[in-house]
Amino acid sequence: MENDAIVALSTPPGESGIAVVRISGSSALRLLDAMAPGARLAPSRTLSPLALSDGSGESIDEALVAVMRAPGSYTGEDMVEISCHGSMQVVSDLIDEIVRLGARIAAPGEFTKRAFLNGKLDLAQAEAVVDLISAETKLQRKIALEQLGGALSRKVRSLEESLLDELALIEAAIDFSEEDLPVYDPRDTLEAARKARAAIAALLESEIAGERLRRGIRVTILGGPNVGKSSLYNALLGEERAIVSPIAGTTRDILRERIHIGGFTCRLEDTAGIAETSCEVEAKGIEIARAAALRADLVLFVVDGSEEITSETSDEISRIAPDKLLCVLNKSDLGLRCSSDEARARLGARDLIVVSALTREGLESVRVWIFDKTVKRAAGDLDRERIAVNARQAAALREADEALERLSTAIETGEHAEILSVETRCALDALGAITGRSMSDALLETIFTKFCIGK
Ligand SMILES: Nc1nc2c(ncn2[C@@H]2O[C@H](COP(=O)(O)OP(=O)(O)O)[C@@H](O)[C@H]2O)c(=O)[nH]1
Ligand SMILES: [Mg+2]
Repeated sequence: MENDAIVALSTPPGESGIAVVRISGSSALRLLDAMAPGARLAPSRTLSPLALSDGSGESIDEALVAVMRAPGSYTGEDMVEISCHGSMQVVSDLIDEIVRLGARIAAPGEFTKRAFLNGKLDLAQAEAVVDLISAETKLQRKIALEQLGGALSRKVRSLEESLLDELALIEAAIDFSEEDLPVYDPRDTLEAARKARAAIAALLESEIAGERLRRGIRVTILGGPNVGKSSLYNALLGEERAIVSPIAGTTRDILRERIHIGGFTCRLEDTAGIAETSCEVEAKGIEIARAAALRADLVLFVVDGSEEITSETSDEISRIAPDKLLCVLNKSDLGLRCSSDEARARLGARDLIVVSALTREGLESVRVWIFDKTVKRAAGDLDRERIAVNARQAAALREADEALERLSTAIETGEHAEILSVETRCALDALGAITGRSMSDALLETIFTKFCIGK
């Protein structure tokens, strides 16, 4: 039964001032009534202070309860939002009682899924809800909010409308092919397809920016032992996260933390120092470090600038793709053994920045390098377009584009209107998957399992 009542804690579990428990479904108000028999509820969307009790009459909590009646609620169904005291015991007693009365625990994203199924928002907007909840920076918040407001959906719908107009003309041409009415000129469809493809190309441009915005940039710090990798990591984080010590082999596992650069999330990784070793644990750490560098978007290779540069160091550097590599010549405060130009030549590095993790000299240049290298363009695109399609939406756009390409070829080679109709429908179906106009259960599953419970 799709309309059964679901319940979930919508605030994070743990101790807090207030916790919010939500119920949605046609029996939501009946469930509330059973916990507060005879209580008078304030009108929809206002708060009522209610004493809630369980079936035996024992009090659970004094709570503030908001009732939102269908269809004017988030899910489009009757909803009850209980702001109770934020203790895990209150919350679990409350949820237990609501379940005992007939509700079930909501699946991840089920409230939003119901909102979608009830036409309160489309799929692109539902995906923006996930983005908004996970937003860590202002830029992520801004773009998610824009898409929640329907910025992408509106563009997709206008594309759909123009293709639907063409489809109507094509179908009329099929139906009335024996008569001389109406006159259909496939060149108009060709022009519409060209325009649609240009609009799709513009949307697809935002895919890389969008992925970077959601997924973040992975930056691995690599280098020999004791060169100051952990010190650089801490300095970039602005906190003493990794243990720094003069003892080689201090860092063994990978440490991961997030920093924000220009509104993007940057996943910083500190690794074990690369060296010849007979220690099994250290060797494992080095293997993990090299693998991390392979996967990374960028590698900061740290070299101790106060020491002689060895051939082992330049050999190690040569294993890294040059376009994602920055050599960080550290410990400048101790005085450099050779000039940065010499170091660059010896290390075979295109980009090199002199820093001191100790005095923080040069750190800002490292941040700027990371930004320029990865997200500068993306940040510019996002600022202009305010739309960032995700991988799923991009795949649908590509599918639509391929159908439009086939449509164009079919028109140019004088194919029958039936073929034009098939390809136009193909393009429309692909576009429909973005907003959820055309969709499958599998598609819904993949989207809504990304949600947290309670949303
Ligand atoms: N003078 C100076 N010492 C540093 C600097 N960066 C790191 N160190 C020292 O070098 C040693 C090794 O540092 P650590 O960050 O643990 O190196 P890792 O093994 O590469 O992670 C420690 O004693 C640090 O205090 C720096 O910029 N200047
Ligand atoms: Mg270390």
